[in-house]
Amino acid sequence: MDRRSFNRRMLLGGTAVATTLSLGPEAADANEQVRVAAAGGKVKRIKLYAERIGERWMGYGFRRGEATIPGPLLELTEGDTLHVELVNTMDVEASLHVHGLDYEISSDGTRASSSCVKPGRSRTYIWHTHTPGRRKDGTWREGSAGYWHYHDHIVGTEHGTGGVRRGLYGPVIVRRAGDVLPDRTHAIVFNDLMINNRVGRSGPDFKATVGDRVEFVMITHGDQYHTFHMHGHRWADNRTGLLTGPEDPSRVIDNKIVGPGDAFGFQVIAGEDGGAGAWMYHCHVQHHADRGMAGMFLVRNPDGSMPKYVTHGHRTTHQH
Ligand SMILES: [Cu+2]
Repeated sequence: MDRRSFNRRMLLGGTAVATTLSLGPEAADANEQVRVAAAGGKVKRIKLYAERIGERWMGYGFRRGEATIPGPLLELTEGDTLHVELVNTMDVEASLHVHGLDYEISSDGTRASSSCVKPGRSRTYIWHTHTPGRRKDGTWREGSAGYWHYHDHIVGTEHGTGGVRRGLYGPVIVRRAGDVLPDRTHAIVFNDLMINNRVGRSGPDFKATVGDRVEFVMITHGDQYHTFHMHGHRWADNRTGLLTGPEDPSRVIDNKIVGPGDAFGFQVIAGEDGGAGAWMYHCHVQHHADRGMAGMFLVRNPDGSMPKYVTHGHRTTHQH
C-alpha cells in the first residue's frame, strides 16, 4: 500500500488481518494466499472537516487543512458502526449524506431533516451497517456490504448541487467478513466532465507494479451519464467485482454504464494478462473522452521498467 492511499484510508476494525483464504488446491502456495476482512462489530469515531480548497473547490478531510477531492476513503466491515463528527470550517452550511448504510433520519444530512451543519459548527452523524440474514417473514435481507459513497446535500441547493460540483464527495467501502482485501484502493469520480475535479485535459494517474492487487472505487456525480472503461483489465459485474468461483454467473466486463449517484468497485491484478504498460482508463462516451475524461493506470514491471508511452492529453493533428 502506498503512503498516500494509506494516509487517506481509515481502517476500521482492523480489516488488515493475518487471516488468509485458501482459494483451492491450485492455490496451495502460501505466498499466493490473499488477506481477507475480519468480522465487524466495532464502533469507531472519526472527525471529518468540510473545507474550502482555494477559491474554487471544497473537500472533506480527516484533519484541518488536509481536505482532498475525493474525500478520504471510509472503510467498514458489516456490523461496524461509525460516528462521524463533521466540522464545517466554511462560511456556508454543509452536510454529510451517505449512500447504502443504515442511519436514522437525524443523520440524513438534508435540509428537510434539519441535519446540516452551520458555518463554524459541528454535528455527529451515525452510520450503522449490518450482516445479511433471514427476516422473520422468511425473506432474505441483504447486508450492507458494497461500494458506496458520501457527499454534501446542502451547499448551493437542498440537493447539495453546489457542494458536489465543488468536490464535497468521497468513497465508502463496506466489506463482508471474508472479503478479499486489496493492496491499495483508488477512487475515480466522474463529476460532470471532470475526473476527481481535476481541471485540464486529463484525469489522475494511478501507479502499480505487475501483480499488485489494486482496487478501484468508481463513483459518478453531476448531470451526465458515462461509460467507465479500463484497458487491459476486466472485472465481474457484481458486489465485489470478483468472481466467487467457476459457477459464479456474474458477467465479466471492462466497460460499465454509470449515472449520477452510482458507485461500484472492483479489484484487478495489475497487468495480470497484458503485463506492464500505461493502461488507459476513460469515459467511453467519445466526446467526453476527447474533452479529457481519461487517465492512466501505470503498471510497472517488478524491476521498475515500463514500456514507453505518450502522455495523455496529446492532441492528434488529424482524424482517421
Ligand atoms: Cu462521460
